[in-house]
Amino acid sequence: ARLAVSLPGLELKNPVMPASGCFGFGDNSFATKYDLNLLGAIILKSATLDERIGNPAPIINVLEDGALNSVGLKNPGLKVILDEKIPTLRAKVPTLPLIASIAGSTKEEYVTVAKSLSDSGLVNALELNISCPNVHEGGMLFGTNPKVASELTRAVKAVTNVPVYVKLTPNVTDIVEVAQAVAAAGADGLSMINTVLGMKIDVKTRQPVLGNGTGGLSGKAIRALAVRMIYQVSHVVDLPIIASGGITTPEDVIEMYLAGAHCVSVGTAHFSNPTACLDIINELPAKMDELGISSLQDLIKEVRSAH
Ligand code: RRO
Repeated sequence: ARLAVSLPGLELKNPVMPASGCFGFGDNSFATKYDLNLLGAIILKSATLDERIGNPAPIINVLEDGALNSVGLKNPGLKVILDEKIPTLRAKVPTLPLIASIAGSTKEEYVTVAKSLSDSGLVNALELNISCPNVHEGGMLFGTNPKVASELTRAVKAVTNVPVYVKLTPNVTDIVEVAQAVAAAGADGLSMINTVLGMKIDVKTRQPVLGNGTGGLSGKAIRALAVRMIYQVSHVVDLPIIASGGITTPEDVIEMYLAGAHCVSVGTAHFSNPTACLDIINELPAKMDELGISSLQDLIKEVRSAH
């Protein structure tokens, strides 16, 4: 009970879930390593209306302190996701909260994908991804302009019956302004942060290491940025936050709670430890004891009321 937290649409037995993209639809090499039912929840790879083949290879480069990806929203498209991917996963995890991530290149595409996933009854919440840094149309362009972010959130909220968590991009000068705009448009929660637009160049070939040139920087390298943004947003926006950005240890989880988070998602840590989520879940109670924390739900209340 001490690890349990409750958020709109999500009753979590523990606060740790794989970040979007990281476990595919519960069917990739990270996901098949253990019993998914032990997780707090799963956030699925972002879905678009039509299949997308993604960006040219290579699409991943693992760094000393993080990773760069330019996956490019590769996914099999709404129909396959709704008819095959989610039902197959749902059969394996009958009671686990599932959060479907949605993306698109137009407002109409987002609305169509959001409505279908909400109507399916197969997922507990949506993550509205307005922060993919790796596509030329749409992606984080929806998340860098507060007015555009707000209109999209309002349109998606109008056609859905499950809570909507808006995934914010750190590639802005004022993330508080975007968070306030989507809160005013009816967002039920926030998910933050997506990856930071970055790049690596091989000094021998003199070429970028990723096929797309640029990519999204994730992992330990961006944790301090995530902590700062979550701290600033949680002080002025009264919405639950799914924290992400370099979380690797139980101590990192507690730090996110102290910044204002309600639960956490873990991505890049899986490259060095394929069972990262499970190890964090198993080790979290001892770290809580050490720090004198008896319940995460109480910690949320304490931190948020002090804000
Ligand atoms: O697929 C991707 O390239 C991708 C997405 Br949709 C995203 O939201 N964040 C990211 O780092 N990569």
